[in-house]
Amino acid sequence: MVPFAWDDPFALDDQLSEDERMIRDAAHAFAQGELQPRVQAAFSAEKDAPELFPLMGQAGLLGATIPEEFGGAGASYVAYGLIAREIERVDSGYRSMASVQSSLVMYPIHAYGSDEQHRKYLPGLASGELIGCFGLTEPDAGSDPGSMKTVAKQDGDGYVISGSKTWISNSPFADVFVIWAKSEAHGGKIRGFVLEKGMEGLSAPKIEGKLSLRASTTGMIVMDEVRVGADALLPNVEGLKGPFGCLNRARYGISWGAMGAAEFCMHAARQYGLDRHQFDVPLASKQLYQLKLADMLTDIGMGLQASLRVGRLMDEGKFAPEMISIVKRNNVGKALDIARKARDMHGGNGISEEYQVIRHMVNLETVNTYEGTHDVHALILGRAITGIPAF
Ligand code: TGC
Ligand code: FAD
Repeated sequence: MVPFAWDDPFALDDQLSEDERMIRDAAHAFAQGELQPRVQAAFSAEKDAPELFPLMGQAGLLGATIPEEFGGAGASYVAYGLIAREIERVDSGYRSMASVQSSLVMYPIHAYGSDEQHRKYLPGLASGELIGCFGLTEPDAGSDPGSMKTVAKQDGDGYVISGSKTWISNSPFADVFVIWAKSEAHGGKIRGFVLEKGMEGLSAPKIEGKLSLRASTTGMIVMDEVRVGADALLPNVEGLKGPFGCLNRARYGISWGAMGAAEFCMHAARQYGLDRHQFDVPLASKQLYQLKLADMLTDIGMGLQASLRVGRLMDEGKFAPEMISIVKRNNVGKALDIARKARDMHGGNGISEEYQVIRHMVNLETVNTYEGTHDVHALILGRAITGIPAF
């Protein structure tokens, strides 16, 4: 028998390699040293923070799974998940900035791009000198991206792209835009294109007034006949499996990240219950309080174990997207429940920015919605269970 560790119930630490522990510790030090001191002011002011990308790049947190020859760390998917957990322990918005860059911009350029695109974009994205965004969602195509209206028309050797994307993380300050459009030259199939800031007809206005994920900048992408050369096309993928291949990676990272936010909330509620006295005793001495902590610990322990399993299978090339739907849906849903409970357990203080649990709570509302809503992932699983698509 071994002593039980309430903050690591299934000894996750023992299941990591030495390299993974080092990456986790570096991400933790960065998140606590650089991100935590900024987050309250940034969230409060809904402040753009492009300056964080080079800092994340220097800390080795961008493109962890991309090979070292392109500036990545050549690390495991488990290491990538551990980075997301440490960043989201501070704020889901900061994790969003990093996971878009790594999974939704660097991954498609690496997996679907030409040698020239690899050389042109990956090192700058890994160092954070370039900032990327991923345009799939449109005003009339959210859960159903197959109904997108953005179109690429043939123009000599190149293309003219028109359409608009909305709710796009990082877009207002992005240098590199990975865009998905129906290409007339490819029989109307969905193809990926890499656009660059400053192209004529391309703009990215900010969406102001979010009450969730305020430390992350979100915007639109408006494309009014943007002319690009043939070299803007991502040559090696066509159809929805292109964007979904990227989403598999990002959704998996989110499953770890949400557990980081949940751990923050649980640890805060535990400490608050030990410190705060009512009826002459600590709140933590009450059965109702302990029941909530026990439920939180159970959900976090099981969620992390499941993400670790999916990560190991990804590293072995043996995963199915439905596994990712299970952990994205479960872990984000549980994290949202945990954040709401932790908010309640802090009483009136729970609504104050100082205690931070309400910031995690409102952030997790976004995380529950993006990258496939909670219900869309239920339908993906329902289709796998019954064979009947119910979208
Ligand atoms: P469906 O018929 O199911 O599939 C079309 C084609 O795609 C393939 N495919 C996948 N390939 C790889 N991985 C997956 N997970 C895949 N899922 C599907 C499929 O095999 C097929 O290929 P082919 O070769 O036969 O053409 O497509 P559908 O139109 O019926 O889709 C249904 C549904 C609901 C599953 C899908 O549309 C969906 O997942 N909707 C949710 C949309 C979504 O997740 N959007 C995310 C936007 S990006 C974002 O939110 C970033 S936030 C980031 C941040 O800030 O952190
Ligand atoms: P809808 O699809 O209209 O869904 C509305 C409601 O209907 C949801 O509850 C949903 O579950 C439900 N619903 C939908 N279809 C069905 C169905 N068939 N059956 C039952 N219920 C259904 N997108 C990008 O491309 N890139 C980004 O970087 C990005 N970043 C984002 C950042 C933020 C802060 C936010 C909020 C969103 C971001 N998104 C991004 C968009 C995100 O992926 C979409 O919001 C999400 O996919 C849901 O689409 P929607 O908002 O159009 O909702």
